[in-house]
Amino acid sequence: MIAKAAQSPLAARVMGVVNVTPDSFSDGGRFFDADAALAHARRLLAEGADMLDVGGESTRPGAAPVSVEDEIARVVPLVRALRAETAAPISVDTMKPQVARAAVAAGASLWNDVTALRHAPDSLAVAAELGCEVVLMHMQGEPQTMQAEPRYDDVVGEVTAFLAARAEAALAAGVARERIWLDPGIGFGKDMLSHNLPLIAGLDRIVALGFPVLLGVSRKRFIGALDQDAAPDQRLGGSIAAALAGVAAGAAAVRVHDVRETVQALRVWEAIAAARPARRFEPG
Ligand code: HH2
Repeated sequence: MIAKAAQSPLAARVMGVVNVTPDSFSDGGRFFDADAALAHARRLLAEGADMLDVGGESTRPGAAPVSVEDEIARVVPLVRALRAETAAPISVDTMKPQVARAAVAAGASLWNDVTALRHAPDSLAVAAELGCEVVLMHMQGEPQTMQAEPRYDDVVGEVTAFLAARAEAALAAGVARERIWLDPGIGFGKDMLSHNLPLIAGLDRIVALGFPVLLGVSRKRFIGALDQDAAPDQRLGGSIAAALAGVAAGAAAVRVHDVRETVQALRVWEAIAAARPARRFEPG
């Protein structure tokens, strides 16, 4: 009998996306219903997600704004239901401190904020008070308009400097160093190819800041731009290629819609890396 390879934990963690929204670019409306969202979250966990990211407001340009009350009504019951049945970390994808507070009270342990705690004047203080982990993501501009002519002189340098400054601001507000994650914000105020690709290729510069880095490339538009305008649900191959490139550059976690396929790709990629012979020393 051929022994089954041990399912060792992966070096990079996989965050599964659960959008409880009617209008997300990637899976718009499919899991808006509470039961469908819970079933989807369970499936992602069964497929090997290490953690889940629950979002109740789409960040795509043109998405309808959601009130605090509606966003809480979308995410909190799901967070509570998941907390009751899994030990996996649950993240809440929100820019609103009131929503983060309600989600943490319901069992979330990570606040994923695409504004890097800049949306509300009390965001930094609330993050420190909640004591949860935080993802500080780079975005140029506002979600509604961010894709109208984004500009950088040195995209990797500017995003790295921004993230370093936001990490400093979080530390100064009282967020513990070990609770801070950074994210370059692929697709958020970035030209599809001239900004997103150098950021993935140069991710090691952000990793060098010394915080774990989360990378979200799954189904994003730059993949369609490289492949005949492929629709979001036709971007799996590109999503996996970009996730592996990010992990190779040091990403600690990838935020993905297609968990099973990403876990499989990472498993194979890591197993091959582990089998690589150590390089021979060649005196120059
Ligand atoms: N991307 C999206 C949403 N949240 N958070 C982080 N930290 N990094 C990302 O790259 C990121 C994010 C966009 O993806 P999705 O949730 O599928 O779409 P929408 O915002 O339309 O719901």
